[in-house]
Amino acid sequence: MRDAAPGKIFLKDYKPFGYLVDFVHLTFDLSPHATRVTTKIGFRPNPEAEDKTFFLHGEHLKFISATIDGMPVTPLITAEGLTCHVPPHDFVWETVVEIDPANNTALEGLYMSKGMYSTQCEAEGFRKITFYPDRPDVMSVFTVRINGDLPVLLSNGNKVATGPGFAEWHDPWPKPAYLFALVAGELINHPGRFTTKSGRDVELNIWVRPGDEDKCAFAMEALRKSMKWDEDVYGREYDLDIFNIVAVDDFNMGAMENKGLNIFNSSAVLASPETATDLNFERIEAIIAHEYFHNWTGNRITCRDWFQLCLKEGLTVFRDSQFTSDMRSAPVKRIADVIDLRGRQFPEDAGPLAHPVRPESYEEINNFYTATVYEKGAEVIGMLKRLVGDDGYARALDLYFDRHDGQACTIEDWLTVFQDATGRDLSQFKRWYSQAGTPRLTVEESWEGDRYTLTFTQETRPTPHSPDPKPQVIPIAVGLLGPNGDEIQPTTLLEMTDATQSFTFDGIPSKPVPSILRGFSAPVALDRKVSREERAFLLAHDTDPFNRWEAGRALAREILTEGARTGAPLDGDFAEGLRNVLRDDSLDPAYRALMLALPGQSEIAAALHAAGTVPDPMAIWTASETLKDQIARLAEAELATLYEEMQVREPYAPNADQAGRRALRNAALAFLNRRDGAMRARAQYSAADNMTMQLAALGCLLAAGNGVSELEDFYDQWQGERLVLDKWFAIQVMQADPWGAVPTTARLTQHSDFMWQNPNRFRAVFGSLAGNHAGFHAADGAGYRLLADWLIRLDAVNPQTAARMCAAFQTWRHYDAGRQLNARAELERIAATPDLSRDMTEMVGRMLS
Ligand code: B3K
Ligand code: ZN
Repeated sequence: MRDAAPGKIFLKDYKPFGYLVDFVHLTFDLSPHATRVTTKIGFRPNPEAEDKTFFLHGEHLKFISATIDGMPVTPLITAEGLTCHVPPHDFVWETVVEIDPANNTALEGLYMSKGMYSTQCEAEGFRKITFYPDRPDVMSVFTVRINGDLPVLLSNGNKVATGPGFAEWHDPWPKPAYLFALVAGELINHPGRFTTKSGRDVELNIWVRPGDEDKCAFAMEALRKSMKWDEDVYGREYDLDIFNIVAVDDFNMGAMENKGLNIFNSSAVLASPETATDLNFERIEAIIAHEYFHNWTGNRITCRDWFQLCLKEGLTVFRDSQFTSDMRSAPVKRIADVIDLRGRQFPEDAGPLAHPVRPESYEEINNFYTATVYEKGAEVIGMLKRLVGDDGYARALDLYFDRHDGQACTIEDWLTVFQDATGRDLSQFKRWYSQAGTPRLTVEESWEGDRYTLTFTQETRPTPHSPDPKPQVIPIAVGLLGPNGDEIQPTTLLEMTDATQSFTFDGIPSKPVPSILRGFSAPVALDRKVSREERAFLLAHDTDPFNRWEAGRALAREILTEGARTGAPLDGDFAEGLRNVLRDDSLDPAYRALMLALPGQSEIAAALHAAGTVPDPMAIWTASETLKDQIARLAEAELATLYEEMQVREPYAPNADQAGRRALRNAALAFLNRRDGAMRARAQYSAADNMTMQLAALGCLLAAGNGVSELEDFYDQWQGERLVLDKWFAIQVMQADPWGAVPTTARLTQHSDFMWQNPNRFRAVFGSLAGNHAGFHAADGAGYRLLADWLIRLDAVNPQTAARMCAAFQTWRHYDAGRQLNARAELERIAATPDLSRDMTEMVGRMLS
């Protein structure tokens, strides 16, 4: 199945649709290969629209019939949709089409997964279900009747009728088609309830396949917490009598916020202590919250067009980060978010896939569900909140919900609300939405008399999207420390607006040590020459938890880049600083675990590239191994003590406190494993009664080249649990050394459990290969070749997931000529594949351009 190709779409070309939709009635007669969809739509000319062309999107639909006010009509049908002559007044349009859910492997539209029907319509999947103006600014009230021989038949809104072989649903809230959902199957529900603050009693259900019902309790609790949090913090209440969540095994992403019927990748719902790690639990809590929060930021207020995607995604990511910070540890969440931003978004901004938070053109919108739109989009909102203050933010959000409820909005609407609520001019701030690239911030300092001055310069690399970037508004949180480590200037927010700008602090008696960009107050790359001593000083004394961590991180990054560049032996500064942190029991274990996490090899490669050096993946790997050995040696005593102290003796609970202790214990284990002949890892593996400890021990064993029998044992124990089997696949590739990564991946693709059409399984294997830096970037190109082989294969059945994984190539130009040649050859081979999808064509084209 290939997609229709309308070419490039531009933000500037936006025009409202010529018709308003008063109602939509859908009837589904379910059948795996021939589901009949009867659609009845009330159209009315849109007085706001000049262009009255009647065009309905529709792809891969078997047309059966169409009528207007009951009279048969013959529309003109193309691969993209249909046009038809229609009356100049309101009319009722009816069509009948047939679709083939069982053969829908792209997992977009209505598809079957293991005997169950499920939908995914965002962004443009509804047009694969029926002919419709499939654009987010067309909102309507939907009534859905499902006829089918399955026990559970679900759609959006409230259930209005049901009987043998049918169910009828009505959603009173007008919505765009991308929020439509239908599920049908043999499902079991895990029920719950929630009473909203105004007293609405809401029925909650998590629907899963039989056998999974014991893995829903955590997600249900997360849902109830999210509902309460949104009432308490944003004053947002749920607005239907029922809220359904369904877990699906074959799903292209994490989850989808369909109105009243969220559909989840089963990996984002199902969890038990034995089968899920602490990180899985935390991710589930965050995704449940994210999708629930979309009910207001996304559903009640939606996007005018897909260029405005960050309006709902950036805001909802920001909201789910706030939620996690409140439920768990705020500094730990902040650090984790920044690690993620630097790991996924900075590379995007630094390479051929760079685009503004609000893109201005696209060929395939699914390619723009990116770290830039989501995570940088959330950072932009964080900056806005910092600039207008908590009260200003709260007033702006109240106004946003009041003014725009029920509308399809733009970034302009969003910023106007902030201007109106706070009186602040945001015209310069708006550049964060239109300019691509990560601003690089350099700093000069001077201290004379008792005046201390910081001078910042910002620079953003030109990209095709933003060839002439202008200065942006950068909120820089700064604190100053005195020579004995006391804070002499508490955190203050500097607002940088010029290309170069100075800020002075008076009454500073001695030369201070500045702590700059506290809390990571803006998504910029801070480029400041800092001595090792000063970093060590901040690592010991900074009162800002983010910057204290950052000092250690920067130190490790410098040591590793230096080691990779020169091959010289590493000095022990970092290990020394770490020992003090590890001994400091006043620090949260989760925080100390993050201190022990070294920058990843791709982060070092990016740092080298930014500094003008061509990264050598093998040298980076060697430096990283050397540093780990050194830490293990120099801090062995502290690590061994922590390993004992952090043992959790209470029954397993996936809360932040226990998870933090386990994280620190496992971080210590990874180092100790280099010294104790895998003695502890082996013991931990056999004693483990939860997946967090079992998997960490297995990882250590594999990293040390041991663990053959444990790997077999793990498979035997978990072969019936598909989500655990994903871990079994992933960990082998992740823990392989640079020589083993490609052969291991190749061997695993031959395994009888390698169900490559399942996105989770494909990602487990190839996402891990892409993440094994030295393995993927093997000098002979074997990593590139293997990934390209499989992307070509996957693209023919599931373009969305293939295109997403293809971003693994985005840094290809950073490497040496030999690697570039190999990578280019693979990208060109993909590009030359007959019938390549629109998704892949666009991605590969951008990477080659
Ligand atoms: N809105 C969906 C993502 C849809 C992706 C379409 N390719 C999930 C989310 O962000 O909550
Ligand atoms: Zn979202």
